[in-house]
Amino acid sequence: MNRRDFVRFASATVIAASTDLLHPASTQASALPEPALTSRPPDFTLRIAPTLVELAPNVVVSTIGYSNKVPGPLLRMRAGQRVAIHVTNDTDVPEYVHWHGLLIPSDVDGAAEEGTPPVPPHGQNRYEFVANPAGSRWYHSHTMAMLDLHRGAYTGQFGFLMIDSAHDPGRYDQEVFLALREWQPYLTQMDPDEQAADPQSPTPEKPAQPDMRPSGLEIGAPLYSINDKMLGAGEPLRVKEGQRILIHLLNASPSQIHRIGLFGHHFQVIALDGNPVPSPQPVNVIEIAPGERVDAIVEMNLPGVWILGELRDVARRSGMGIVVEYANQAQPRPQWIAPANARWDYTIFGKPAAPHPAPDQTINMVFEKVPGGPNGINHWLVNGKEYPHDREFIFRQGLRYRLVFHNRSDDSHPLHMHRHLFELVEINGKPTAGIHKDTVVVPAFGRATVDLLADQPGLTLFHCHIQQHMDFGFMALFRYA
Ligand SMILES: [Cu+2]
Repeated sequence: MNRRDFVRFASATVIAASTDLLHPASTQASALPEPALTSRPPDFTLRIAPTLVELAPNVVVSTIGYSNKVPGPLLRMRAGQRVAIHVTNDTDVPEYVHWHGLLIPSDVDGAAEEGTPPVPPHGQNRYEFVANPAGSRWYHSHTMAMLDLHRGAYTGQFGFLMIDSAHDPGRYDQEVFLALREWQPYLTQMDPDEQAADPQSPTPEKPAQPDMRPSGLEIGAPLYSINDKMLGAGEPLRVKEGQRILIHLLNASPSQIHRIGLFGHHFQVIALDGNPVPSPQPVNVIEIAPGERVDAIVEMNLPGVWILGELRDVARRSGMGIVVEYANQAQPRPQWIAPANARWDYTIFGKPAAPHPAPDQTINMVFEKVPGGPNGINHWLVNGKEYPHDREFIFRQGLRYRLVFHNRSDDSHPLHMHRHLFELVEINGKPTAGIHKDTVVVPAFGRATVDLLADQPGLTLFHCHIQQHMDFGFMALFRYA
């Protein structure tokens, strides 16, 4: 089966034959003056504009999307390819498109804090960069939302960006793209993301005196989907016994960590955040936080009609799932049977405890919650301060840094570093090596240590990938000396 064939299996809104994606310059709105940056025609165009998403029959939400698709069009390119992406903004607010997981300069990375120019309201911008590294990347809005739950990551502005390399990820028969999302966010004190704390989990950063102040409002949502469809509303994922399915899983949620399972099947995890792992392993359940990607191969060896879905009943029943249908199955109702759950542990995919070269410098970062501030919203401190930090975090080009993340709060946080990859050193004291990521979850009251080579001069944003946390202080800017 060739690529054009297997992409048909995924949701039509995510996957388009590559000819759909490559809009020649002649198809662009001719009324718009070409920006002066370069005269080369763009490889891709995106139009930011209001759009409707039919999650299910009679459940249509209004949001802002890219080119009338949610997720936006699949942008597929070769490693090392110079690409130009022309973005028009048909909304009333400035926008930024962030190319998540790419090693590109600050002025095109898509973050105001790094100095990237905006895509102005009713204007346009052109992002041009060399696509690296190979793997599953993505793109999304990087505006602040603050109290406006119709901006930034709360909108439909997200899409898959694949950078292909010459290295084959292994034999597979179908490739599918699955983005996890919630819709119609609201503020609540009932944290819907709460997973039962694992009593076995170490909490090295737990304060001796617990903070008894009541926590503030977090983000809840009544509707869930995979790509643009609620469970049962879209086309099933049609498979045949014996096939190997390559799943590119993305958590495009503004707020929630998700766990996904498919009864009787294993996910052979081959890459985290798009980067191949040293020790691919089969797992029953994938846990994935906002901003993260997991690539996994599933062998289809249990004929039936199944639900691939969120483990939490409330999320799955509210839409987060997709039907997996084997060929020639008479059984009408898809089955959900909860897979045996095991704690998600990045370190099983690494090299066991290979020694890391000593860093040139260690930077400690302590994260704390200020519960229930103005409007009942939690605020977040990095080393005792909300963003911004005046020249506190400095990289020198060519040096190796060890970042130690101390999470002194009762939430897990997916921490994202722009424009760099880091290597996991340890999670809650468990050592590992060879796992390269751009986003790492630091468990509640936990600690994570990563190593990073400062080889990408320019302003570099670091933040929690939960939009509300980022907006209310959980952000820091690294500068090169
Ligand atoms: Cu956070």
